[in-house]
Amino acid sequence: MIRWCSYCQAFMGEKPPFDEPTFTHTMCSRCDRRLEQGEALDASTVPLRALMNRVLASARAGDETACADIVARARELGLRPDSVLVGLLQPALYQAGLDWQGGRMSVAAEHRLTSWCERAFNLLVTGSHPTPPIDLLILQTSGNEHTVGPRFAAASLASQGISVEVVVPALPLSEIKDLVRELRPRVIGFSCALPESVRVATDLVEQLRAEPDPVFHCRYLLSGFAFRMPGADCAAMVSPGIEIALTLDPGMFARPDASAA
Ligand code: B12
Ligand SMILES: [Zn+2]
Repeated sequence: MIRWCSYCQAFMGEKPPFDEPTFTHTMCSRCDRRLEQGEALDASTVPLRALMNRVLASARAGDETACADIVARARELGLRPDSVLVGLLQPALYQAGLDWQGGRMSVAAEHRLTSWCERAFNLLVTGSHPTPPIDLLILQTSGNEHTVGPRFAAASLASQGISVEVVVPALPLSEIKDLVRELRPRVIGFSCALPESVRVATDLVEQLRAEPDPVFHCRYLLSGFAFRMPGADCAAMVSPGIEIALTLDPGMFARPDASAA
């Protein structure tokens, strides 16, 4: 469930149930103060609501010609990339999953919507490669073709100051090892869209942790839709010492030296 401020329409993160593509409206502290001071806020919500509706309608129709204009409008309205990605595109994708599962959306229509979201993503986010050592390296597990989630996660965390590199699709183990030696991540995160991905990721972590080089003795974390699926209980498949992240909290990746400074 996605939390938006009902007044300024700022994206305020997610709350359980995480698999539901619904919106809940609350109030951010800034609007709370503005309201206490008697400011009329309703008018400020109109353009953002219109944009939200446009994103959902255009993505459903797969009208990629509208992407550039929509992204420009989001920038004009001061929306951060993570608000658009996690607050608008992610619920559209989750809804597509439910519609496909319920037989209300064809595979072709789902592909169109995904492609629309990828186009919007590429316009919204400029890929950057941080210098090592990095905070987080996000990797994909083999057998999992869901590349959008890890890319969204990386872009969202990067826009909140985390130095993150994402590599999709899956890499062979020897290349993962080379990449870890090169980037020296503090945390290695595997994106798991399907329950099977959790087993694959857990096996990979075991192999990486067994390496003698201290660069592999970092934190390991699993995340992705597999952990959000009702009833799948994927957390039970994870070995001790491997972390699980349900939401994109940048606090999880805060540098130990940052608080000391
Ligand atoms: C698009 C899509 C596809 C596309 C993927 C295209 C692509 N390039 O990514 C394609 C067509 C390939 C596909 C295939 C399949 N799919 Co699919 N797919 C989806 C769909 C509709 C959207 C996925 C998506 O992009 N979501 C939006 C992203 C942003 O959300 P997210 O992945 O959860 O990521 C967020 C967080 O989880 C987190 N996160 C993710 N990774 C990481 C990593 C780290 C380190 C961190 C910190 C955070 C993090 O941050 C992200 C941003 O908030 C989902 C529905 C859904 N609910 O997601 C189904 C869904 C995941 N697919 C499903 C299925 C069943 C399949 C297929 C098996 C279908 C089939 N029979 O062919 C195949 C499997 C292919 C494979 N081997 O992987 C099911 C899985 C259910 C299950 N029980 O396993 C879902 C849930 C649909 C449904 N409701 O049934 N799929
Ligand atoms: Zn607000």
